[in-house]
Amino acid sequence: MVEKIKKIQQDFEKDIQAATSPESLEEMRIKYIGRKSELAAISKMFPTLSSEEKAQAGQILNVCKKTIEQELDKKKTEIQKTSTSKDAIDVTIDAIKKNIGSLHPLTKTMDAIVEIFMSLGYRVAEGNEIETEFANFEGLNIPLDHPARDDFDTFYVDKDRLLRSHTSTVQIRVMEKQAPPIQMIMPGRVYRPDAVDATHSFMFHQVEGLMVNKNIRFSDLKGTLNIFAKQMFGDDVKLRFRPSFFPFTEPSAEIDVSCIMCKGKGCRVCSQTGWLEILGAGMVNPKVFKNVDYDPDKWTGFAFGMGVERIAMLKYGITDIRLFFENNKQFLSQF
Ligand code: 2U9
Repeated sequence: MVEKIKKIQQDFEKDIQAATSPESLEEMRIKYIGRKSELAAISKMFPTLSSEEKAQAGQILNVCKKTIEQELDKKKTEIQKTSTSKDAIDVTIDAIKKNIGSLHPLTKTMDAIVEIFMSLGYRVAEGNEIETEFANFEGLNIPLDHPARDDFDTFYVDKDRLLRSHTSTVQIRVMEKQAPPIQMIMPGRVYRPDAVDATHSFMFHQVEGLMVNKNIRFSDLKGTLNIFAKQMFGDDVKLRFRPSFFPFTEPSAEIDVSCIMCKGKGCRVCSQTGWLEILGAGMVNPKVFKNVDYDPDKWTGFAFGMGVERIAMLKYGITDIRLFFENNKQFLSQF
């Protein structure tokens, strides 16, 4: 019997060398120490043995079983470490880091602008990027022969349709549909046939605003934009209104904020002027009100517009507008 057990162990030692998969190890476990194994059959014969034989064979049997169990376990660990089978899992490998994205700096800037105006009671309106000549030009008092038409020139989709060159088209659409009072902002993408350089792009983003009611005055515009600038750039900024011209507003102004880099002392960013231009604005031209059937004797209003790229460049110190559109992960991951 002892010889038999030793033979089983020898066979096992040979077999286990050849085992290469968890499946073949399981087969071996069944074959050598399973319920129907030779060792199990030997155990069953024990009651027929003398007590001397029992003691001798019993010890060898136990050692043999234990050795087989241990070697199966050892081999199993080895196989798991080196296995290339598809269900092998290496629990020691680093977890795969998920690439969690972040909002685009333009989206963040646009959201921040919209948030400020919403806190002042403005609603958001959006429109189409493909528009009519009336909504983009004539409605806004920019007739075909007007010299300012060039400033708002755009791409044509066909004879009658174009890509909007400002989101003012949305104001026209809102006013055509809805009577005053109006208090709305219009964020969105616009297009202009500008040559691309560090500060120009053929596509960019605007947020425009419109307030129409009875007795709206220029001082309302000043107060509103003051609150906006302080919330956007900090409580210590000052605003400067310079007279300007837009066909859709009268009077019109371009608005500067005291330089957020040097606090107005003069630096490279503000070209030593102490001021940064951030907005255009004015009182809605009565001709625009007539174009949408509002009575200019009854209603007055102000409007403003800003380029989101410009605001984002100032806020984050970005010097090239092209960075916003190149999908450069190294740039984008900073925000
Ligand atoms: C209506 C009436 C008036 C919107 C206005 C500006 C002045 C302006 C520029 C800022 C930088 C465009 O992105 S930019 O190049 N915008 O200066 N926009 S007033 O005035 C309106 C709009 C709609 C019906």
